[in-house]
Amino acid sequence: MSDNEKRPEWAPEEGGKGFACRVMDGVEGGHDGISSYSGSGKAKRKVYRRPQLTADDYADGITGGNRAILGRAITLVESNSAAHMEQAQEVLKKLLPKTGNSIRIGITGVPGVGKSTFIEALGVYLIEQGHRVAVLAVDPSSSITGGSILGDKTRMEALGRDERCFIRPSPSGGTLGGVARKTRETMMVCEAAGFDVILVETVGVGQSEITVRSMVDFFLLLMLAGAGDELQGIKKGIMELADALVINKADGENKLRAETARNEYERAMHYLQPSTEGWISHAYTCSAIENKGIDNIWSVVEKYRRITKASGVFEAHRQKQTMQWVDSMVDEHLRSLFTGNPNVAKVYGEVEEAVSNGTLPPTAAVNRLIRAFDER
Ligand SMILES: Nc1nc2c(ncn2[C@@H]2O[C@H](COP(=O)(O)OP(=O)(O)O)[C@@H](O)[C@H]2O)c(=O)[nH]1
Ligand SMILES: [Mg+2]
Repeated sequence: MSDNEKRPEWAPEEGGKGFACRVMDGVEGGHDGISSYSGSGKAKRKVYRRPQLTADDYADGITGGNRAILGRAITLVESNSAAHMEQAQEVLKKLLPKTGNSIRIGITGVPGVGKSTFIEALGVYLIEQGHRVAVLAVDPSSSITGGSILGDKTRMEALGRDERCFIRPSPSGGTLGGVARKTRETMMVCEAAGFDVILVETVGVGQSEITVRSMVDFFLLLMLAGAGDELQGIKKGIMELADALVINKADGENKLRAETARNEYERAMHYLQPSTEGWISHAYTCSAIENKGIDNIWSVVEKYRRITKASGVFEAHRQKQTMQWVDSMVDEHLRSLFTGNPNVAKVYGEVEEAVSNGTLPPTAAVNRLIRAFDER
């Protein structure tokens, strides 16, 4: 398969290999504006190139409700090529005044707990209430197939076809930091396009919860009744991040157990640090598959928004998140300068050996590496 076949059709010849186009697999439903691109790489058809868009074209298209341009803008944001990153920043700068008018909700829980089903139920409910909903995912483990969010296509399909909804799978590959940056910027693009509820699904394993917590206003932890806490991989730390804890699958024979679990968690939560200042997190039950309790959970989110907006916590929280994001990008940038520095590379092996041998203390090792980094 040639590189060309893997590139978006609008990619310029000189664009290099940096295009994040592998994510397009599985989203050929036409809602992302790249409908003609199969992504399988098997087709030998001629690549049709769309005319390039200027930053103004992007900004106008997005705010004007053009879904094809919205999809292309997100592909631009997800690109790793320097030229595209630069244009993406130009577009985001233009969009900035139109961003932020949404409630951002993170949804986590172990695989199988029902995150996608819950998002679909909530998404449909919100659309019926007159909202416009964007569904995004953060899944750094997702590879060429495009991640977990569209794992069950038939279920998400109804939602994905609706004009009032926009679904985007996780940008694939790369570091969690890279995936998070792309998702945050995609969130901004979606807000500028008029989506007022952003739902972000996380895989519920590893560090991704903490990352998603740092980009949303409200964090919801889905759980199951009956499964032990260890089994669910839920640490106290994750419970402390949650603004609501929801026991899903409260249906059929499981209903009573779900209610018992809710009471237990409700008690346990008394001993936890509150996730958000001025808000006490509670436990709830729902059945995503039977659409039960979804409206109640939305009313909790609304109440949260009301209280935190009135107290100023909502805005303060966002500002803090944005500056933390800036700082973490600075950290990443400095780190890559460090690891890419040839003087550091020259001494790194030696230093590593000396540290493992126990002949060089760690602090002295750091000094040596930093000295090498500072050399001109
Ligand atoms: N009984 C029941 N099953 C559910 C419910 N929500 C999800 N499921 C099922 O649980 C499985 C995993 O759901 P999914 O949404 O893919 O979970 P995810 O991995 O957390 O995104 C699927 O077979 C769903 O049909 C629910 O409320 N009740
Ligand atoms: Mg899922």
